[in-house]
Amino acid sequence: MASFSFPKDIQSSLPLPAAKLPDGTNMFQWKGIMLSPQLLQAAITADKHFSARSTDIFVASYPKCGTTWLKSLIFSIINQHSLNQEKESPNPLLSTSPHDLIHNLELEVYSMDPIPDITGIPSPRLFSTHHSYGSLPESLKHCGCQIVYITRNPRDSIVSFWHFTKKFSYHGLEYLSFEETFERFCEGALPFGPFFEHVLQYLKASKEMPEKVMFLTYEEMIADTKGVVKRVTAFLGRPVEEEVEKIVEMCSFEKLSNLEVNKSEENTSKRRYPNNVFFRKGAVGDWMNHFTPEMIERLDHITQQKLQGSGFEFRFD
Ligand code: PAP
Repeated sequence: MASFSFPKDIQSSLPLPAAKLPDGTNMFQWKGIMLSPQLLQAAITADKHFSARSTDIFVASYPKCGTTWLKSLIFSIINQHSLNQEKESPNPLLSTSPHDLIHNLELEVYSMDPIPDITGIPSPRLFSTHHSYGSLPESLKHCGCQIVYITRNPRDSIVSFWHFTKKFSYHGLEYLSFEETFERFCEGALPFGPFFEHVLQYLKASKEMPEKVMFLTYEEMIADTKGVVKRVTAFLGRPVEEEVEKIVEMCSFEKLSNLEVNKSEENTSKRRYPNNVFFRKGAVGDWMNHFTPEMIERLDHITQQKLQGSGFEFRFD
């Protein structure tokens, strides 16, 4: 079991352990989501110290629902004018992992440096988070910044997560069989779970504050990338007709996954993951190669129960 000691100033605010990672490390339920000790420390610190700006833009997601793709798209949309001058300054996406262009608040910004100085970053600052809406740092909820949330059908999300865990070691998750990962997903016992509450919180926030929270699905992005990008540019107040096609092409799975930087097994940032773990199939429906009929039935039952009355349903193909 990896040992972790919380700094003294947050020891009094720790919740009780709610589950265990496969190596025996405690997981904590904090503001409704499951966090490892490192993530909990980062969450509490960000909650206390992160000062959001009204111009900040957040990419929010449950892990493995399309974060990398959405990061590249939003980075491109925000920097579209500078990307025009390709000859003088090549597009940063050609040589930089999307995760190094938009940093994750809890996995990077607040976990590497307990109280980072991020005041010098020019606006609009771009960040990402895997937190549910209810567990976001308080200042982020009240400052008028914008959040683009992406979700994905739970079957493909589990499959993608399971393959991801096979590529590096993280608290023993790499040893879990697909069936064990499925169980943990259903129980909400994976980091940032439970999945359905995550989805429902952002869905609700997007209905109540459509100018602040945008709700997208991986499946609609696959079906009509151009249409979704146009909606995102309108939401962010950065409409551009003629650039949309270029952005879609630059951020496509084919383009990004074939770049040397994204094929690299190196870890170019302070993250613990190599760059290439974020690209696998990039398609809808790989669950068909992993799920048994019993698993489909069980997850469908949970899905129906959880989404009942929400007006939202997932697409699986
Ligand atoms: P994260 O939440 O850990 O950052 P995330 O990017 O959400 O990961 O998930 C990776 C998934 O997005 C992979 O799906 P798969 O395992 O089913 O293949 C990955 O292939 C897919 N992906 C990454 N980039 C793109 C892209 N440009 N277009 C479509 N899918 C992509």
